[in-house]
Amino acid sequence: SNTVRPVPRVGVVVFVLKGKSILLGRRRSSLGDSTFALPGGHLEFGESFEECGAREVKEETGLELGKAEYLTVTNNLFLEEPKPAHYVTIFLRAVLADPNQVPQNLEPHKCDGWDWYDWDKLPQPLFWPLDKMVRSGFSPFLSDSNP
Ligand code: 8DG
Ligand code: MG
Ligand code: MG
Repeated sequence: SNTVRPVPRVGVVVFVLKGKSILLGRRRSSLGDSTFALPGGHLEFGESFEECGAREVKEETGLELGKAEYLTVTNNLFLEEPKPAHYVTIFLRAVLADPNQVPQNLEPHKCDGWDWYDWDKLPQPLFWPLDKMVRSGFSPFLSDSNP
């Protein structure tokens, strides 16, 4: 029912790195519609962050990742949305298991398609949790995985 109190959820998203580029897709969703976002999704019961990231990337793009590494976490409130949302978003990074793989758009109702974008020439608009990180100077290339 619409009287159920909303709860925070955990999102796991992945910077898939290829040379100086990252993988982005334009969202088709009530949350961040038509903005460019990382592949990823909701943490399922019992999953590690790395398992979730690998599973979501595989489901959404068909890509097989090498070992994923934790980068950082952000707290994201979407209170302006028709349906308010609160995500704790875990950011991982990984490279492709086989660098010759090509991303497929396996969930076309949720994404316009995946492509590689040079880190220095990111498309606009970025999904705002990602935009906020980029503007703060965060880089998935420089980041230390093990603090
Ligand atoms: P699922 O049913 O496959 O589990 O979920 P999904 O449909 O793939 O979920 P999603 O919206 O792609 O990701 C879950 C949430 O993670 C999203 O609603 C908000 C949060 N999130 C961020 N930044 C990003 C991002 O760059 N990409 C994605 N995909 N989600 C992000 O805070
Ligand atoms: Mg998904
Ligand atoms: Mg997703």
